[in-house]
Amino acid sequence: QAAKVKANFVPTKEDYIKVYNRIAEIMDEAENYDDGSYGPVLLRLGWHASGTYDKETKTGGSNYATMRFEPEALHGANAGLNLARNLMEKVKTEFPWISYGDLWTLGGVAAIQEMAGPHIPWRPGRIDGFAEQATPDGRLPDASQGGDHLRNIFYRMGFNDQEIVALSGAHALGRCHRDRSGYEGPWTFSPITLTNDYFKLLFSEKWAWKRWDGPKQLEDKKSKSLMMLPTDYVLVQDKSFKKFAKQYADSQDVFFKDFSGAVSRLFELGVPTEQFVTPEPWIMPTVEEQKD
Ligand code: CCH
Repeated sequence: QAAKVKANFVPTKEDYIKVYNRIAEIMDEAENYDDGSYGPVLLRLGWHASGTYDKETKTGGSNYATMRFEPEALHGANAGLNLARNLMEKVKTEFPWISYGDLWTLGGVAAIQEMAGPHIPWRPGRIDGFAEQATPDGRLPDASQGGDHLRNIFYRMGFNDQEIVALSGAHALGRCHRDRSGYEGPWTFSPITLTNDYFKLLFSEKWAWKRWDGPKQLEDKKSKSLMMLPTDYVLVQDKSFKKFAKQYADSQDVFFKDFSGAVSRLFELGVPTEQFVTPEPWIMPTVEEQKD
């Protein structure tokens, strides 16, 4: 009910916590979907909205939420994210004062935190932009490629090798869908709980190319129920990446700390500092923490 938004309404942290809680509720209304949570696909929306950033031209990123517009909405990398955008649309009608960029990144924060991950420092300030600000296709990583490609894509956003590996740990969550990316299956046995199992499994399991008519992906030889993308497997092939992957396999605390920092930065890509309503990001309490 847009008419109810007062022109001078200035939302407080409490207002954003209400949005967070509503997202957490909707995430759970997924009895018949995948593994029982919309959390993973919501995190993917926050990431794809942010990962288009180019530090040279200062274009892309989460600021303008340009994935609302075609052709960006139809880019191959964004296949299936219409589901996540539609879920967030419900929240937007209930809290019309929030910008799409803030909503989608807060969705990513809620997904990580409510799926047992670390706190992700976050603050509002993104503004809704226009179709002209949408980014060209090809800015998000292509799973069929190798280490050079990963570096090109993530260095362009301003990340280093350690952050590339930490961010990739998000693949502990969710799964690939044949009808979205062409790939199939989950990376871990607990796809709606964030752990460092993605890294542990990369080292502990024997991985072999899956024999099928789909795109090249790996499967674990033991259970044949888990998968790795070529870009995931690079993290234990490339020497520099492997060092960090090993650290994260050995310690979930170290992974959580670095993941939190990297995701917080990811979600702020492309947002001019002066747009943020607070100089220091907030820690949004989980639904559970709010009960204490
Ligand atoms: Fe990812 N990701 N991702 N990813 N991703 C896919 C699914 C998820 C790549 C490719 C794919 C990150 C990095 C990469 C998630 C979060 C992150 C899929 C399957 C592909 C393909 C899509 C489908 O079929 O539904 C590649 C390549 C990279 C390179 O680094 C980063 C970074 C993040 C977040 C920080 C999540 C979560 C999913 C699961 C989505 C779901 O619907 O379950």
